[in-house]
Amino acid sequence: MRDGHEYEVAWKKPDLKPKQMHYCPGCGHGTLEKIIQEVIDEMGIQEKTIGVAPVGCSVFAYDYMNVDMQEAAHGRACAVATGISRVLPDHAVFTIQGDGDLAAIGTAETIHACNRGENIVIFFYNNAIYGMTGGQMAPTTLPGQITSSSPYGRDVTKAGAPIKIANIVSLLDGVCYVTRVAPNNLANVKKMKQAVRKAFENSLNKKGTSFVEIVGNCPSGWKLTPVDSYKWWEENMIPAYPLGDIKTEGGLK
Ligand SMILES: Cc1ncc(C[n+]2csc(CCOP(=O)(O)OP(=O)(O)O)c2C)c(N)n1
Ligand code: SF4
Repeated sequence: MRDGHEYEVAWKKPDLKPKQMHYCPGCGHGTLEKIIQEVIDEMGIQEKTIGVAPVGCSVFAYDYMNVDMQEAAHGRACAVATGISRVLPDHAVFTIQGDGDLAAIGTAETIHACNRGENIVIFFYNNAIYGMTGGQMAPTTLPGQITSSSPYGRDVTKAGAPIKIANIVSLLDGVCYVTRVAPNNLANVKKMKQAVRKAFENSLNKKGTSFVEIVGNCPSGWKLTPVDSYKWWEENMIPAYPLGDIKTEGGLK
């Protein structure tokens, strides 16, 4: 019972690189990457999968995931994924992006890639905050939520209401699949895994853009312990961003 080796008897670990992850204790980013890698392993698509890492806490995804990866400038992951997917159309191309990356500086790239129906998978980690840079307000920050740049709470009369980007992209014809998942408990991690698999299957079947929103947490940016962050996640984040499928059929014909 040392070093986690006991788990290998019952459960084959995903083929992540042998590196210690930098994510803060309790953060859902690591769970997401483990699950993506598990699905890639199970589908046997390691050689035909290419990821695009963003600017944000998942910037080092290429250090953990055992697939080819390309780094993109802040907000440009969908544009970079577009180029890769068009040059290598038989590959499954995915991005991992936080809300600051995808729904602030990268909004235009995201909307237009989805509208063009690029054959890519977008994993959108929404923790309602800029995690990496110290917990500033993001477009997805909840009304009244205190952040390092909104110390009195988000005032929607000045900052607008949270942008529900998954609902917006679901209206675009090029998008074939939009769903919200959360790795906050075992049952939901299983649902997240099903969504990750469906998104990769869509990509291999050239159905268009799949958009998987991961309603996540950020214990450090929220200034909560990992345990308290789970409570806040369940009581505030998930009601604001309800889990489940938003669109299951679509794509340009
Ligand atoms: C053009 C540009 N502007 C700003 C930054 C600084 N920056 C790096 S990460 C980040 C926020 C990332 O937040 P998010 O995308 O929500 O990801 P998280 O860290 O929460 O996963 C910012 C503003 C940058 N690297 N490049
Ligand atoms: S800062 Fe937040 S999002 Fe980034 S690794 Fe830490 S807990 Fe996760």
